[in-house]
Amino acid sequence: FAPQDTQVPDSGLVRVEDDRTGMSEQSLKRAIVDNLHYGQGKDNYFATPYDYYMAIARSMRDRLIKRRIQTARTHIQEDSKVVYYLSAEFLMGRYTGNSLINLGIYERVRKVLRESGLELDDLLEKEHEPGLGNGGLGRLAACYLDSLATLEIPAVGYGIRYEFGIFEQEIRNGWQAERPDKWLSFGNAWEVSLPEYRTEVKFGGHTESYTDTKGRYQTNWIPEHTVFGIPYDTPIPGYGVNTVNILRLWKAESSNEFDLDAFNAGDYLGAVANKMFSENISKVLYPNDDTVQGKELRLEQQYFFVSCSLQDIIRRHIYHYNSLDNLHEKSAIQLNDTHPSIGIAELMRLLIDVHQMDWEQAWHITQNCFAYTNHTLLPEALERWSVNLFGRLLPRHLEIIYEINFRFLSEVRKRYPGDNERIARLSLIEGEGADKKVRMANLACVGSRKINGVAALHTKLLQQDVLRDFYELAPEKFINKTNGVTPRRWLLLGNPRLSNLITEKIGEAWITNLDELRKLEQFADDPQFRQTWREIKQANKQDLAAYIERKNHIQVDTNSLFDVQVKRLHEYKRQLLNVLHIITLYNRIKRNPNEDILPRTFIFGGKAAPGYFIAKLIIKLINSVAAVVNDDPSLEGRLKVAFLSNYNVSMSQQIYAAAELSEQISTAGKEASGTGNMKFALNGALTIGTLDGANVEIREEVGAENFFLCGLTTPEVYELKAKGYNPQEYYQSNSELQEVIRLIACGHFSDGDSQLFRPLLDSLLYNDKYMLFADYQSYIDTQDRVSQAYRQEDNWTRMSILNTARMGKFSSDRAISEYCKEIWHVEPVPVEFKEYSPEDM
Ligand code: B1H
Repeated sequence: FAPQDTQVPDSGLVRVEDDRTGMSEQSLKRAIVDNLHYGQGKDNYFATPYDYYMAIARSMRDRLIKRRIQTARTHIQEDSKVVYYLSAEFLMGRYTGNSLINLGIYERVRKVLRESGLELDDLLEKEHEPGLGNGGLGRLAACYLDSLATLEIPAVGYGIRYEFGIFEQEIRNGWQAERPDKWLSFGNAWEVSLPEYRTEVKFGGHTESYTDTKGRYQTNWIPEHTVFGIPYDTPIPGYGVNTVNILRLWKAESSNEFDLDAFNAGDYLGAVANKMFSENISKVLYPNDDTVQGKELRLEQQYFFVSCSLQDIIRRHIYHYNSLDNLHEKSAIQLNDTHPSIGIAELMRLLIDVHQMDWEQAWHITQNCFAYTNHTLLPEALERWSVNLFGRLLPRHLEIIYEINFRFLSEVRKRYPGDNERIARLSLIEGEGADKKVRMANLACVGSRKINGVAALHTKLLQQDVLRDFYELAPEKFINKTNGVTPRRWLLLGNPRLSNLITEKIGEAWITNLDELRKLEQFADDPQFRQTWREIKQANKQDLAAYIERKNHIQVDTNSLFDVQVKRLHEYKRQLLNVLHIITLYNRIKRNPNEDILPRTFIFGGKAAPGYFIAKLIIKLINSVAAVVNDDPSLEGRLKVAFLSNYNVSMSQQIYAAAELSEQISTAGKEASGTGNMKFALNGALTIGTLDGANVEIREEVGAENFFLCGLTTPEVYELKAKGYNPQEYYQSNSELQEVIRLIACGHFSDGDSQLFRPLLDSLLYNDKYMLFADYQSYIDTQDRVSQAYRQEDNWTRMSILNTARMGKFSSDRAISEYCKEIWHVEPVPVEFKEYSPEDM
């Protein structure tokens, strides 16, 4: 076994050989040189590593575009039903490595480059990661696009081409600081703009009614201004197939017509102001995860991309079928949370006002096109727009929503006569008078044929709690779709050492059928296999240790347990509970320097929303504890803490490969699913976790004996809350906990400043909304069990192998197959590859 051997197997997908877009070493080399020359204007003397990266990316894009065209033609020829995945976020990570993998030519390209003294993996790191998402929700959309293409499902991802993605995080003096993410400043080799498909979107103004020539009552929306959306397409290749779908993102540009009017009226500055308004719309991603900010620009963004996308769907449908009557038979539109749910009113408007359909037919089509995925139980994440703001920006949509509501509530009244409280809860409109709100989740439920949660527990809680009234009204609409992650990025690309071992032992079928990993179970007791398994984890840990040394200047012991919590910073995810454990261990060593404590490296990563003060203070605490712990000679290096700044998709790939313990410790009932939990276990980390989200199902799959369970269950959390939770009861009776809190309080980690962390301590001592104190002892006890287990190296390795072997269920291929069968009713459409010939011109 050689640690530097990180080869990825070729998938054997070689279907074309020509000089422009072929896959032979010869044509690859030729393409890269040509793109360097004609794309970057450089030769090997002037070219920088970035130029080489661009040349490789463009060479891959050329190969994908050929297949894209063939895919599009096949979908039209076969009258295929198409899935449209509408999402405000797509957290794609770097494209180029993934494209090489999916085309099956990673190793070949590496070899070709090596012959010229270039290292592929170094060049791939030059790609600026497109961070067009916050966290799990955006990354899920990206995994689903990969699986849709791999399963040969006709699909388009629709979203926003943000000029600035998720901010870049820096740590200054222990605090998070944000910098803009200028991901486009050196150009994007992967996108193709299609200005000929630009789409106009209206905003503001008022509505007028009139009677058309056939005597029908019609409404006209006279906007205050209009904006253009320009589509930018990125190819999405499936693994080992010819299908290449697209991700179509919209960029906002000012509409010239309007500017010209202003110019003609002599209002130069007014025209420029309008241009600025327009182009602001796709400027920046809102950096909140699991909370909403009811800002006007955010609603503008949502309406902008949804309107562009629906007009695009309708344009293509009419072009193909010359009618909209069968729109719902040929399109399945998925709403990724409520962020695109304005689409329900927009499709009604387009069908009724623009295409003169009657209400009943339009409503039938709309309800049968849409399905809605809910991603959260947190009340602060439920989108509600003030009716005032809504009516100002989208006057026609407010009328349509009132009409939908009127018709819906009359049905409800028939079913529950006199049950006014229920009617008020189901209404699309909340409250009275000046602060009335439009409830987007209610709109999404009423306008969709299916509603799904993202893990079994989450779906159950939706039915019992957040969406209970809708469940009682239409139980047949509700369905669970447990999340999944793509094994191509999260194992094959991210952990080449482990992938190679697996393929060597069980063949490569696991790459598209993750259940095949079960075949690893037979090696769980094989000493030789265990040894290799350990060596691979060790090699990955060394790589990560080198990264930590380079970035954080912290030396970590690669024989220590790598205990990792990487995810967005949020109180409910309880990074603070992890910190309480670290300080507990610190105190134990201080109390008894000879105590036999398992050496651990605590690794954290994650961004806090810029306006989320408490989350930012938790980052400061982690870094403050790190500063004290890492430098204390009396610990003899047994505890190290590293906060890795600017956690993103690329960094996460390396972290999952090196992790041994995965921290999934949210308060039960708060994390809808989690997807990091799946990526860790797939890479052989063991989980310490609560019975929350998909943890429940992970534990079921890997077996309770291979999972470290801690904390209250959801019913226990509810019960405790109901009877009146008092953190003091837990605090007063727990001396180890008291010691931890007092150490923070006395300023031990803040140079004697006893005020700095007061807001954290006060919230724990007097409120503790997320019940850290209630779970503290259980968490500590479980961590002690983890330490004992880690010392039994052979058994730990066995558990690690079994975790990987039993992750089949959490492939996004499984999730997407279920969506296809049970929600979208779409079938695979295989794409043949056809050679171009000069006669095709
Ligand atoms: C999830 C969000 C989210 N749930 C609002 N909700 C946002 C809400 O910008 N906003 O306004 C952005 C994101 N994100 C996550 O979705 C859940 O917390 C995870 O548990 C889940 O795994 C993930 C994917 O389903």
